[in-house]
Amino acid sequence: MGRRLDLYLVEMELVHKFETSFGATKRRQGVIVRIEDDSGEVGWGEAPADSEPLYSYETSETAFYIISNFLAESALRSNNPEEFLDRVKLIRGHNMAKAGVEMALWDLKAKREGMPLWKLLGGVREEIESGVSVGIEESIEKLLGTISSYLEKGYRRIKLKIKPGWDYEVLKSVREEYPDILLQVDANAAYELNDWPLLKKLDEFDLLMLEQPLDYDDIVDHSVLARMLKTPICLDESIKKPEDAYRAYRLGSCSIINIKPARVGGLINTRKIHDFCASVGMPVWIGGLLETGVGRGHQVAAATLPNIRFPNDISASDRYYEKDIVDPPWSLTQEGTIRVPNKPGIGVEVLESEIEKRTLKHKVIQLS
Ligand code: OSB
Ligand code: MG
Repeated sequence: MGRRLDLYLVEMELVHKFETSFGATKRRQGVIVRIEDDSGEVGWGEAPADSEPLYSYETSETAFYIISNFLAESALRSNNPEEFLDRVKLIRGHNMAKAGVEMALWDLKAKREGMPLWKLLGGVREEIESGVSVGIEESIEKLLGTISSYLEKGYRRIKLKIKPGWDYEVLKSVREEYPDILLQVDANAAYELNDWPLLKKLDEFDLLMLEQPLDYDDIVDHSVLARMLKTPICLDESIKKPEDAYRAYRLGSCSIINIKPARVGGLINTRKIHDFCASVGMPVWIGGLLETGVGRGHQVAAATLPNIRFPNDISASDRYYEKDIVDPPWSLTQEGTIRVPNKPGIGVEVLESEIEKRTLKHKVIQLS
């Protein structure tokens, strides 16, 4: 049983501006969740909702509000993540808020049992493959420079953000320079089905996948598009819960899913979607939302599951932040992998003093 829940609304400065089809950010917000139990054991989670409702309707402020008012008490009354999820099952949506709390309970449970989180989840590998997500830049020349520096660091695949006007010509130049790299693209819902001739032309670039080309909750038009393209469609935004994965599979809307533990409400749902996809032969991988080292610990654990078949959007701490809030920071091996820690829980120490420096708002919740 929990004794105290702390919420920190933090703002972290990114090393580079990150631009997608829905806008550019240099500072990222999120909510860090700390849960302490009666014995003084502590678990950490993260709701990586940004300051504006652009990727999804959630924001750092809504996550803070929903956790404070509707989730914290249930968390403090729950002995494990499963019990928590059952207690809050009537609350609609707000998956990132739920995930932040659920993950803290997972970390706590793993620490109580003296187990690394990845083992508790049923992971099967001690090293995970890392790719890197590269934002839209001012020019193709700048983009080529950025790609080259990430490849030098060892990242195993490059994901490029695209939008109308930053697509075909950009990819043509990148493919000319790098004919053999693992390359994929992510449109963050920037196109319509009517744009299919342009999307069809991307088939010539031998892309690993095309991520979320159409509307953020669509699975119908994606099922039409998927039949027109050779490039596999991967869904991100459209898959918010296990039922969505089932529906997208039945409709043929995608052949790959990017599972973001935060987007689907935490690690229980991550595993459900993972297991369903494994049962129907659909590969998955773990995506991200520019998490701090805390959320990254949960992503790393999720990426050890058996049906993770592509490199993940789980990059080293220094790709995102000059100074991360965990020790050691997440780092890349020369082979472009991240070693999975074998300490209990997420396996890294959380630096409370670094969190405090970045905190805009702090709240403590205890049972009365
Ligand atoms: O669509 O995958 C996305 C970042 C913010 C919002 C949406 C997305 C992303 C990324 C970065 O692509 C993934 C990461 O490295 O965390
Ligand atoms: Mg995406």
